[in-house]
Amino acid sequence: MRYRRERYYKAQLRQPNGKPGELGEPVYLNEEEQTKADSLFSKETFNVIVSNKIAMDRTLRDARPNECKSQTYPTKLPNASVVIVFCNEAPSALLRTVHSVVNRSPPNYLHEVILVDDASERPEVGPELDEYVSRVWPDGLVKIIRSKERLGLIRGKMKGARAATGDVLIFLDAHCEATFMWIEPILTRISQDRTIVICPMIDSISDKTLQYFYGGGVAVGGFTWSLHFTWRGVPEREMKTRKSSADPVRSPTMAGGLFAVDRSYFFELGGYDPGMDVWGGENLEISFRTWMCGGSLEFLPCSRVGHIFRAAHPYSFLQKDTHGLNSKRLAEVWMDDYKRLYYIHRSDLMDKDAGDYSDRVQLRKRLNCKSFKWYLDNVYPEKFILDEGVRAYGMVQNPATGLCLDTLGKDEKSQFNLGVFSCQGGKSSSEVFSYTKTNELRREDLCVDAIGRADVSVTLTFCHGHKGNQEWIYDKATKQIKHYTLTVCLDARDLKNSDTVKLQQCDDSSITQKWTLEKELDMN
Ligand code: UD2
Ligand code: MN
Repeated sequence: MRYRRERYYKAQLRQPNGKPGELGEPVYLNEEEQTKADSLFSKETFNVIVSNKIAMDRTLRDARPNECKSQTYPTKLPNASVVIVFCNEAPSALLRTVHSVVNRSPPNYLHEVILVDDASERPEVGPELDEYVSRVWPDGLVKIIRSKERLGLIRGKMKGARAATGDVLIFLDAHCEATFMWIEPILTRISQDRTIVICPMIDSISDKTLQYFYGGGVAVGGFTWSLHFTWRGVPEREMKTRKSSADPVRSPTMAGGLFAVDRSYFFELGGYDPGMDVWGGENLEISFRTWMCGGSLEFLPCSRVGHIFRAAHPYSFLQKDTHGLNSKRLAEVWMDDYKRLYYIHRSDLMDKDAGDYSDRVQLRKRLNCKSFKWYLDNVYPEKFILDEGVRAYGMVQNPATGLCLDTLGKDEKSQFNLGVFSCQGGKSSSEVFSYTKTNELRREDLCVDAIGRADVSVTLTFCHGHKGNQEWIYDKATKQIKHYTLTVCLDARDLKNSDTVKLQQCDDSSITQKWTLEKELDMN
């Protein structure tokens, strides 16, 4: 322990040394190196050459908002087992994660770090990793568990959790960097109430330069009815209950990778669903379950951990739509009637076998969990329910061309042009829209929006709820969709698959301006 304590204090004192990437600065490569990095990008899914240049124990700035800097924490806190699963991760990113955890956690709070190797196929994380770990952490603080068989990240995390013996479990992805004072707020909050599942705020580290982006604010988690995680601003009702921006924020969901939970509470709550494969869905499952079964979920603005967000994955999905099937399991077990909304997006999965989940149904009974409606009403009251209180929902179809309004699979985190695509007969999630009683054409939190003149693009933009450029009038007689303030109409004239939908002068004889709404509920 003395040895660890010395390391910890040395790490706190380490000054930036002018080498690449210190203090979280971006690293730029020369042409030759960059060409190599580009050629490795598809395998590694981030810039591994940059990562290899940066010290394993690089310095970072204090990433906390100012309000956090005056916070004090008890001197006696529970200790933590940090669990990191990995499959084919670049060793430099994996080890930087471990170094950041060891160097930035007071030794008496860090019980152990458990690395779970999920059947990685690359030799550098084999015996070489064992050798590195036993050389750098000879006291056994960092342990490696290997699975020969591919577990997927969900069963992988379970394997690590079962091996852990600390008071608190903290899960991290294998490409993170923990920052100054990251662990104290987590352990403090859990020591106050063991039923709170805690997430540090996740800061972004660039996948190209490994720059650490400081100053990321506070957000909370949401989800879409296709059961993907989304980030949202902190709702007003939550803002009102907080005195300082250092206070915890309750969140309906978590992103999944970085969270802490009292170890015995994690197992009482049912761990993870072992029937979930590879990647996806477990984050919403544990979020819904925690809230519905008596716990809660909080994000801590004062605990900051960086994560490399990557556009792809360095491992195979074993030719399965694991996100789809895992989400089907969670919808069937936790969402009651609201599972219909998942199947509106994924009708292809209705008859697909997602395995036996009767144990999870039993778990829900045993824990006496509340309904999904309770969760929506109490935890996520602003959630838009795409088929409730709306005029119509489903495909928005132009029969003359066979084209439908379509998101074209764009990332729904920000504004993008609204497209058209041949109608998929309810088989494509990207064609599901709702027409609301306040005259919005909606896609969950995004609204069809048009500003200015007839020739401008029609976009999907965050709904503002103030009508204006987001108000559309469906004319039942002519079947036109009119922009209320601009008095122009949605038009499919001359469009082909993947084009952006147009606005044209309204002409009620034009067949490319006639749209049908798939499921009309109440058009008055
Ligand atoms: C996010 C989460 C991730 C998980 C996932 C949904 C964050 C920052 N990350 O995806 O933790 O909740 O959503 O399932 O919130 N891995 C394995 N075996 C596998 C697949 C992955 O060990 O079969 C490891 C992988 O090496 C990594 C971790 O699991 O360390 C998470 O995988 P990711 O980084 O590809 O997931 P991410 O960040 O896209
Ligand atoms: Mn990740």
